[in-house]
Amino acid sequence: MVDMIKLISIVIPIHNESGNIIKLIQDIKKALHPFFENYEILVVDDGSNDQSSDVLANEKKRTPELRIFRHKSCYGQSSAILTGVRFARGNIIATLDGDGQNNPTDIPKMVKLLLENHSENYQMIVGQRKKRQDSYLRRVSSIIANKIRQFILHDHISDTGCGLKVFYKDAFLKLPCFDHMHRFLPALIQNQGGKTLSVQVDHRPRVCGLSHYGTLGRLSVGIVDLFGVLWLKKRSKAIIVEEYKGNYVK
Ligand SMILES: Nc1nc2c(ncn2[C@@H]2O[C@H](COP(=O)(O)OP(=O)(O)O)[C@@H](O)[C@H]2O)c(=O)[nH]1
Ligand SMILES: [Mg+2]
Repeated sequence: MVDMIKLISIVIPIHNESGNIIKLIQDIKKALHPFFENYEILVVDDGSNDQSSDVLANEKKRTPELRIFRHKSCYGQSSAILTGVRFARGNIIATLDGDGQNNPTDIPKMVKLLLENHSENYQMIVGQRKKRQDSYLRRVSSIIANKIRQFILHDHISDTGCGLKVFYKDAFLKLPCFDHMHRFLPALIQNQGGKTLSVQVDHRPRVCGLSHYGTLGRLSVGIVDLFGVLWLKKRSKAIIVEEYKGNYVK
């Protein structure tokens, strides 16, 4: 596996995660070191107003693999992921949440799965949180939202909200971009003809700070987006082109 990958890029969108991000970077280094010779960690600070910038600048001194990007203002989680993917130098990207809830030890097996299924046009491996370490209300609302989304979009993915995903950079950059698109990535990949695979992953409790999203806010934005993505699905065509290599008959 290691021979086939020149560089893997880890993309982490953060907003006010000064209490979590350093431990996560250390966890990533420990988890990736035995498997990948070359990796980079791109942290996109989306206009945080806590100490995130300072702790990251300090961390850079002992972690040369770290690349730090900062948005001038808070543009949202999807924009931060997009910035990270655009600046990534590797063609294989792994994203995870900056609060440490995703466990980076899941990344190597997801990369392996993506590569093994490359010839079948699998473009994204999606984490499915095995034992969610969130409140009861969050878990129940997430189950309902996932069921409604699957019913409408038929994306066959039971947990699109998991921040842990592994995919090809070029496949991601072909997707339509919009705020909150990160919750619909499997359906968007499928719209362009790519396949997605779900794999169970670990989930850990948030150690510092609080979730950025309220249940009602997430639901109301999600419903509007759901119909937007349905429209995109109806208007998308997976175009397969073959170049004719034989002789033209005159
Ligand atoms: N860049 C950016 N990241 C965000 C924003 N809101 C949340 N995040 C990050 O997205 C990840 C998931 O957010 P979190 O609040 O833990 O959501 P939850 O786990 O779904 O409750 C964390 O890394 C957050 O720092 C935002 O507005 N911008
Ligand atoms: Mg979280």
